[in-house]
Amino acid sequence: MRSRSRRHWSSLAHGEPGGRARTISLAPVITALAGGVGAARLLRGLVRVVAPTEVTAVVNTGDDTELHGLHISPDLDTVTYTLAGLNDDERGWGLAGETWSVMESLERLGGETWFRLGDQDLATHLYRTQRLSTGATLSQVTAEITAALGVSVRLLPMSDDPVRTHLTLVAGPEVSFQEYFVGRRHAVAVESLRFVGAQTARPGPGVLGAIADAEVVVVCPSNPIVSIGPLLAVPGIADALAARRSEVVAVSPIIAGAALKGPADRLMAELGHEPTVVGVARAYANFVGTLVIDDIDAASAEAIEACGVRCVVAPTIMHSPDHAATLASLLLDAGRPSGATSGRGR
Ligand code: FO1
Repeated sequence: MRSRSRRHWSSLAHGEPGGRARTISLAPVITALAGGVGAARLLRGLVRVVAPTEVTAVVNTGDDTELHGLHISPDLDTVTYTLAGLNDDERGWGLAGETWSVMESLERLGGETWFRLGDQDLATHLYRTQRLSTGATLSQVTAEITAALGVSVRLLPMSDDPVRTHLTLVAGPEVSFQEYFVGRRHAVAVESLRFVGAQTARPGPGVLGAIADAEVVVVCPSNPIVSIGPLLAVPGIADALAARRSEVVAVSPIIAGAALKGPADRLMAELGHEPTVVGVARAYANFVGTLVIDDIDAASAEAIEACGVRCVVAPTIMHSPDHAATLASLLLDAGRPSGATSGRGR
C-alpha cells in the first residue's frame, strides 16, 4: 500500500508525455474518480502539479461496449490517450490525426458504422479484446496499454466484472449507453437507468485501497449520473468514499445550470435531480466533503453549505492545460484539511 503521508518531492521534469513540467515540493498521493473528457482534462492538469506516479484514476466502465466482436472501453481510452498526449482535443474522444479507412470499407459492405472506430484506435480494441480472450483481466490489459503508451498515472477500471449502463427512454425501449449517447446523440428523454451487472460486480484490484490510502480523493467534473453513478453502484466504492468524506473534493460538472459538454444537465432533470450546483451537492453529499463550483455560481455557495458540503468558488472551466493545472492545485489544497481555506479559491 502507498503511504498517505506527504513526501518531499523534487523532480524537475515530470508530467505525462504530452504535458509540460512544473515543480512542487510535496508529493501527495491522489486518487481521482473519472469519466471521460472532463476527467481526462483535469488529470492532464493534475500531472503538472503532482508526479504522475502518485496519481491513481478509478475509471468508469459503464460505457463499455462490444461491437464487431471488439471490447471497447471509451472512458479508459479517453483518459489514456489524453495523458499520453495522443488524443484529439477538439473531438474529445479518439486519437489525433486519425484516419477512417476501415469505417469507409465497412460502410461499403453495409456494416455497422454508427459508432466510429478510427484506424489507429482499432489497434487498442484489437489488443484489448485479444488479451481478454486469453484470460487477462481488464485491469491487466489497461496496465499494459498505459505502459505501452508511456502513461505513468495508474488507471484502474472500476471493476473487472462487466457493468453496463442501460437507459430506458421515455418514448421507447431500454438501450445501451452508447446507443443512447452516440446512436441517438443523447437527444432523447430518459425515464430511468440501471447499471446492469453492478450488484454482483467487485471493485477492481486496488480500487478500494486507492481510495483508502489517498491523501486527497478528487471527483472529476464528470457526469454525476452516467459517469460517477456507475462507480458508486459497484458495491464497496460508495462506502469507501464515505469513509474518506472530509478528504473527498468534487468539481461540479454543472456550471450555471448546464453541462459544458454532454447530457448531464438533462439527465439530472429527467431523473429527478435539480440540474444545478446545489443538485450536484445534494447528489454527492454522502461522500463529498468539499464541492468546487465555478465563479458564475458563487451565489449558490450558501445553499451548498446548507447541504453540509463545504463550498469553494473558483474558475473551473479548463480552457487549457494551464487552467486545468491551476484547478488541480486548488483541489489539492481543498482536500487537505491543514492547507484548506473555506470560501473563495485562490
Ligand atoms: N462518440 C461519438 O459521439 N461518436 C462516435 O462515433 C464515437 C466513437 C468512439 C469510439 C471509441 C471511443 O473510445 C469513444 C468513442 N466515442 C464516440 C466517445 C464515447 O462514446 C463517449 O464520449 C463516452 O462514452 C462518454 O464518456
